[in-house]
Amino acid sequence: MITLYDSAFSPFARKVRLVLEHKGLAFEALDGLLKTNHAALQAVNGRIEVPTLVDDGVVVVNSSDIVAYLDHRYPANPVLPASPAARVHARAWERTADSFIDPILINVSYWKWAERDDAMPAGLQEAACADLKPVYDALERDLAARDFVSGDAPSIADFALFPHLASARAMDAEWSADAYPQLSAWFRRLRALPVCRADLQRARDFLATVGAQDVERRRIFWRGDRIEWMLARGFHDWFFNEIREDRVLWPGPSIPAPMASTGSTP
Ligand SMILES: N[C@@H](CCC(=O)N[C@@H](CS)C(=O)NCC(=O)O)C(=O)O
Repeated sequence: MITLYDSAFSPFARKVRLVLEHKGLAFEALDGLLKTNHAALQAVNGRIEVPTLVDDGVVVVNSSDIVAYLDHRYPANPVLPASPAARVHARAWERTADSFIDPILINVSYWKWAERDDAMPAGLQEAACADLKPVYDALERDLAARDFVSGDAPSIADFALFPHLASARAMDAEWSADAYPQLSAWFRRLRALPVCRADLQRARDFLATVGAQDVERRRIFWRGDRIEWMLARGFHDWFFNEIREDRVLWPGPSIPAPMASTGSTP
């Protein structure tokens, strides 16, 4: 049995769930970011981060490791392309989604859903839009050549990018349909896939009720790439003040689980 510690709000968890559903795998999902589920999540992932996947005793943390595990363990409907060049390209886009697009869009999202009484620091929104432009340019370039980002079928590149780009409009950082026709057509193509439609519906349902959910909204969980982007764009004073004001949650220690005795044969 596969258990996914999930959150309809986390782009990383959404990526993994898209892959599970694309592969047609049965799984149970548990919202790991509900405060009532923190202890269960912590027992399998000391960082207390979603996504975390447990498959017949095998614990896998970190979304790109989970995706690689799933493609190896359940090879039907692969998301990592077979051709070496396409696989490198897809993994590169997954990394860009995880480590560059995520920090930009998540860092501007705090003024939309978190409990805050300050205004967004001056210049943050402009920095976000400026940094997304080369991303949109590169996607427009790649999508001029093919229907999906790294080939003729959806791959991990598409599933990693989709949850982020689906939130760009709500973050006032969307691409213009006139300037980016290929990107817009790709987005429509993805949005038409049943797995992506279901993902959007879950995200919408969650956001509609976020105020009533048992999730932390005052203290913000900060880690590597999101801090890097904030500091690199000059918002260190704002960030250090967040630490001083005790509005920061840090990840817990990241120690691997013992090797499972099950799950050794595919
Ligand atoms: N590198 C990790 C990042 C996962 C991550 O940042 N998860 C966030 C949600 S998007 C989280 O679990 N935060 C804990 C919290 O908000 O309490 C991955 O790829 O899985």
